[in-house]
Amino acid sequence: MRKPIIAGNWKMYKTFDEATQFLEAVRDQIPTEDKVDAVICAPALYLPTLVGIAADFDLAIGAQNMHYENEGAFTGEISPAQLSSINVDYVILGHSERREYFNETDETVNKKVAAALTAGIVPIICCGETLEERESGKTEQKVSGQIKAALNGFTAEQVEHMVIAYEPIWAIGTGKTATADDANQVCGAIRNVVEQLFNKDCAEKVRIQYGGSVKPENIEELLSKEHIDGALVGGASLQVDSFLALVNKAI
Ligand code: G2H
Repeated sequence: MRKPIIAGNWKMYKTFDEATQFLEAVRDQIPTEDKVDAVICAPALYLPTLVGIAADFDLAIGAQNMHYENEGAFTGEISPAQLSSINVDYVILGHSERREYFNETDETVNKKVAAALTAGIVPIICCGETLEERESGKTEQKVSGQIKAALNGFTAEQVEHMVIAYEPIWAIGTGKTATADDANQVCGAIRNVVEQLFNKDCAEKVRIQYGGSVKPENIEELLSKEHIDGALVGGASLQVDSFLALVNKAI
């Protein structure tokens, strides 16, 4: 019932030429969006060009972060209104790297989710536990707290269109993937939180991705699980062949 969504998170990789060549290379091979939503979240300075290239095929373009104010004296920041003005479709919010290195908090994530909705941009809201939290049995407590904070103040009708990405921090870029069953269990717990906060219909509609060392070899098992509706993919989204394999295996 939920359409799969595969989002590449390019992080701080690729030159301008590499980025545009990637889009030209996938142009004729991306499946239509009635089967799967394919997204590339690129470095901000390439976004206008990539939105232009992707305008005539079914690849959506996303940002990796934004400020929550639409304008102001915030040197170096990019606003929701600015992203909206160049037709960016998605924005990753609260990625663990932003939380760890750039002081992103549950409070700023919540403000950014609100700003994304106002700007008409779909938020991909990230959550996940550290290895220490997992080993001390606090995974669901941590993730539930992050999701409750991020979704505070919204309606079921708003939340059902959002995307949530569960990314265990210990699995990011390490080659270690959570087992599909473990990932499904946490994604199911997130869906329960959404049901408690809003309602069953909303919980059944909201899409939950898994992220953390997803690659063509493990995506099918992950997506076969009840509560995993897609993937947020770093390393394996950087090569044309593996990104296309991920998108095609999601159908
Ligand atoms: C997690 C993920 C992308 P990778 O950060 O969001 O990266 O797939 O390289 O683990």
